[in-house]
Amino acid sequence: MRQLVLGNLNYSSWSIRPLMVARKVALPVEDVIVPLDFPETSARLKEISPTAKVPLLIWDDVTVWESLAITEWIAEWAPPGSVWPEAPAARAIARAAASEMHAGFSELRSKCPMDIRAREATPEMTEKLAADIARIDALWSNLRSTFGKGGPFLFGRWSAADAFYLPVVTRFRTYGLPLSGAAAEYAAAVLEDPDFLRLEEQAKAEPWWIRYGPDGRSSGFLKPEA
Ligand SMILES: N[C@@H](CCC(=O)N[C@@H](CS)C(=O)NCC(=O)O)C(=O)O
Repeated sequence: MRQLVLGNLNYSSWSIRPLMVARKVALPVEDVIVPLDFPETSARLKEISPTAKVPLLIWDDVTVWESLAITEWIAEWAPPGSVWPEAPAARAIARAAASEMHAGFSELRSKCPMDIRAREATPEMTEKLAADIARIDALWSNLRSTFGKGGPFLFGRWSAADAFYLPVVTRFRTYGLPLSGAAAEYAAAVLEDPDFLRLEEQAKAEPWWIRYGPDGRSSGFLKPEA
């Protein structure tokens, strides 16, 4: 069995990262979506995942959890240079940038949950949110000017660093957050990538929706037909 188990693509930021990586290298794997925040979601995930979370890669007798570990697994499967940049220095920095995303930007993540198809009001610009935005803007601008000569992505050609920042790019659009010159150009290029456009179409077509209660907890629901 070779499956990439994912949450619904519109909301599951951790899922779409390794999904983009898998698609960029044409990994022969079946996408299986477990819609998030429905009453049965946790029980379904507990049956297959040691953390009861997605994404999860099931590849024959190996089950890999955590988006970054799945990305590394795909990088070992794929030809060198197709997931991470080929040059060692660029590769190290790309991994650092992806790890920084994996471990950080908590204010942006909590105040601006990923919702690809939505357009929301810009949240109150707290000091912490502004700091996350400033760091992302500086990081993207620096990577573009240092490594970006060969294409529109952070390291020129597409790499897993772009997959890790894809949900961040969509958050900037959904919540109308500010970006300066080179960072704004980078975000625009990501939103034009045909692989993202395909993913966006899939996200838009999903029948599952999520609403947040006053306590911040979320619940999934099926939107009635219009
Ligand atoms: N650190 C994990 C985070 C995974 C995670 O939080 N996934 C969320 C969806 S984006 C999840 O599975 N939630 C399941 C639940 O809350 O029931 C990773 O990088 O893969």
